[in-house]
Amino acid sequence: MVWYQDGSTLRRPALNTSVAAAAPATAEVSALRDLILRKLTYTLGKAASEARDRDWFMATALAVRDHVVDRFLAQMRDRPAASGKTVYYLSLEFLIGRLLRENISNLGLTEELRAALAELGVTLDQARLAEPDAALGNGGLGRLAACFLESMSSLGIPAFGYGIRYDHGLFRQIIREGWQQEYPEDWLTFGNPWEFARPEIRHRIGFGGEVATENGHDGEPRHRWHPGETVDAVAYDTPVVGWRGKQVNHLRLWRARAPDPMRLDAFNRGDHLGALAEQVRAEAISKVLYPSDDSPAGQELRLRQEYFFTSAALQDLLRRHLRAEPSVANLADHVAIQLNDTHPAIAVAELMRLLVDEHELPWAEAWRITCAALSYTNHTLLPEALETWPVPLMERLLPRHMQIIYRINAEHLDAVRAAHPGDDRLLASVSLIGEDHGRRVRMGQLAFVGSHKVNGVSALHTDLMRQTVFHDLNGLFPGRIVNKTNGVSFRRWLMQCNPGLTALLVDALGPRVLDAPEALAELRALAGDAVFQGRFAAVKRANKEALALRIREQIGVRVDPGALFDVQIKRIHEYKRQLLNVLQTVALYEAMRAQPMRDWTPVVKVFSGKAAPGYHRAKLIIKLACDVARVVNRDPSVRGLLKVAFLPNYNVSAAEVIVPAADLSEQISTAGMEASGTGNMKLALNGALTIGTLDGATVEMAEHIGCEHLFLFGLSAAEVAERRANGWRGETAVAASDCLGEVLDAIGGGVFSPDDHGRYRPLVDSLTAEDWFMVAADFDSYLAAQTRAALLYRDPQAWRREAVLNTAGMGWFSSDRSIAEYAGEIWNVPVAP
Ligand code: 26V
Repeated sequence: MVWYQDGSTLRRPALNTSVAAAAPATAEVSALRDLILRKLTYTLGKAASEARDRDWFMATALAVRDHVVDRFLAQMRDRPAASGKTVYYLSLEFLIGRLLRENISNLGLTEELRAALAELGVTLDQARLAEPDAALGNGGLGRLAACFLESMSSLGIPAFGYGIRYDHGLFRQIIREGWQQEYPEDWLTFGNPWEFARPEIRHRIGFGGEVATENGHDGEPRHRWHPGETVDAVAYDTPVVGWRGKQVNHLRLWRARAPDPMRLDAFNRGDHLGALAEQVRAEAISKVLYPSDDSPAGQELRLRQEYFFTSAALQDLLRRHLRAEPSVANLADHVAIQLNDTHPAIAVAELMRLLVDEHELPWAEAWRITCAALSYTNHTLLPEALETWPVPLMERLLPRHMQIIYRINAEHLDAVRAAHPGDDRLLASVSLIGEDHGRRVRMGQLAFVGSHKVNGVSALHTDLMRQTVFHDLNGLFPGRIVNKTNGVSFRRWLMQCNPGLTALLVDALGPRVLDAPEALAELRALAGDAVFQGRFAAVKRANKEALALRIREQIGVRVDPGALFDVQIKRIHEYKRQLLNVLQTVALYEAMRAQPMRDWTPVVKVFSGKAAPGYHRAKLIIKLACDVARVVNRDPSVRGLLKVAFLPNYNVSAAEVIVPAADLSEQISTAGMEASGTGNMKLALNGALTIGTLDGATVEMAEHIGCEHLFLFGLSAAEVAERRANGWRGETAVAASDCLGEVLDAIGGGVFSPDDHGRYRPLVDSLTAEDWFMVAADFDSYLAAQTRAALLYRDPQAWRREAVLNTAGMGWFSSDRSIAEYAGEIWNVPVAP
């Protein structure tokens, strides 16, 4: 065996390519084996004896891709049946992760492939783990888009996902001495075997320049945009395989290319860099995903990204429409365009431009089509996250769109004036142009008025949308706001990531459970059954052992798989309150140290998540978690009682290992601030108990599971709002608490940062002052909930019963249910029963 620097190995003699291998090979296994070998040899140009894991992955993926091509092409070729409607899901993010396991599982090829690879001397895991994790997204919003695409394929809904093919996805996180460092991510270095490059499918995208006005033949003025700069959007298509291979949809990602590869005259003059400048500027658009949970990202480039992929998507779908239909007049009968957040909200103006300027439709008809075709999903109410663009930037970059937005706004405000004369407050509130911080285009308002439906992502979030950010627009357009509670793909987040639990469920409930998640409810009858509980617990134990191994390999910390695995995995953000979890960890540590002989429940605290690179406070919270971990893990007085692990570089693949192994799921955001959450669903589905606030979709989880089966605590959204309005200060909570003061003194006084005593002062001070995120306010209540959890864990039967009941209550949270609701109430697309 030859070892390479990257840890992969070169296998020389272990090959067994003969058909007379140990296990009798079915025809399908042999065919797969031969196909993989052909791909390896003739596409990758590698001899089997030289192949590394990565080569086996590539060859396997290419072989699997062959299995879906026919259905993939059929989607392109054939008009959708029944309604004749196709869904277009526009999203700046698709957090797809690895695809091999998903594709073979959905095609029903897993065992055949395992056998085929075995005949080649390779394990499925070797090939699977060599696949890079495609991280073209930041977090929940991007992962939701990936689950939704898979569900649309699974439900047989013809759909395209449109986004950007970033050269570099979300940064790689390295933790150095507790501090997060960011490194570029490189998922494309060795090629992407799933995608088909389509150099012939390209659209021209304009920026800047001028707008000329001519008189049209009907006497109406006609506007023609002459961009000062153009960039080509080139298509790359990835097949999206549905469950049981039902439908194979397209994820079409756009790459930015300069129309001319370089300025040859400049190059020949010797100006080598100058010759390439335009190319670099154009291609920067698809270079890197913004870690956008951050403060306003690289403004202009971000706006260029948004317009680039939105325009490419709309041009593409119009072209497809016109291949089958005589005109654009019936566009809305054939397309439903979903805007994933405001990132593609410029679609409102771009579709109007295409219909009016390019296809010469009258304005009013174009507006009717635009509103009928578009719908918009809101994913956050945080004011700092609501997109607005400075008018001068828009005028410079997208002059024609700015004119169109002005006209939409003028007509919109005229209608408001007519209905509510003299109400200037209302006009200012619903205008598409905000005047608060200079004149800015409000993308949420634009998306709202240009859509026929606007949805929130959980019942609570949708209610808050109606009460706060979109209160006035909701009054003007009653019924436009609807709720579509998020869901997760049970294929990826149960069947693929937890084969042990899946096998148990099939055994207990029958194979029906694989297609009908509502069947999970039947588990309730088994929740008290000691034999079933034992099997459920054995699966969890095996998953915990796998996670324990990973923790040891990744950060060198040994943990006991018998301890309570208490897990918080998500982006690091103050509103998600990892800090609250760390404070409780310190409180527990102090208590254990004070009375080491008490009958403690052994706990392993697992944290994982990335902070936006410019979000200093979030990075400081990571540092604190790591500092606490260092002190706790070294302290012999809590050995066997408490361990803390911060696992670096959280991504989809990491989640697939952590989620099945969790006992306790931390969903502890400040009430009213987490729009939905989807990690909450993945963890509960896999039998973790939730400790959480009544926030986002956790509220609905409590309704479906039964609130007595979650550890709920803390202020409600209404109480948070009330405290903030009444000038709440955290010192009130400190004074009332038995231990919060001590915890804050320890952290603020440098117990965990002996090298820099003042490091955490700013964190602690914010908790005793305004305490915006209600960390101090909720601390005691959280501590009590943690104590309830720890006590319950000491009664294995009781805990297991609760765990089973949690899984049993989660059937409704399948993304198939979410998508069926979008199809019925927003897109008007039939779903096959
Ligand atoms: C963006 C920003 C940007 C500026 C700084 C603060 C900040 C905070 C949050 C965000 C996230 C915006 C959109 C988003 O990712 N929302 C997430 O969407 C998920 C899918 O619907 C949902 O489950 C999460 O609760 C929600 O945070």
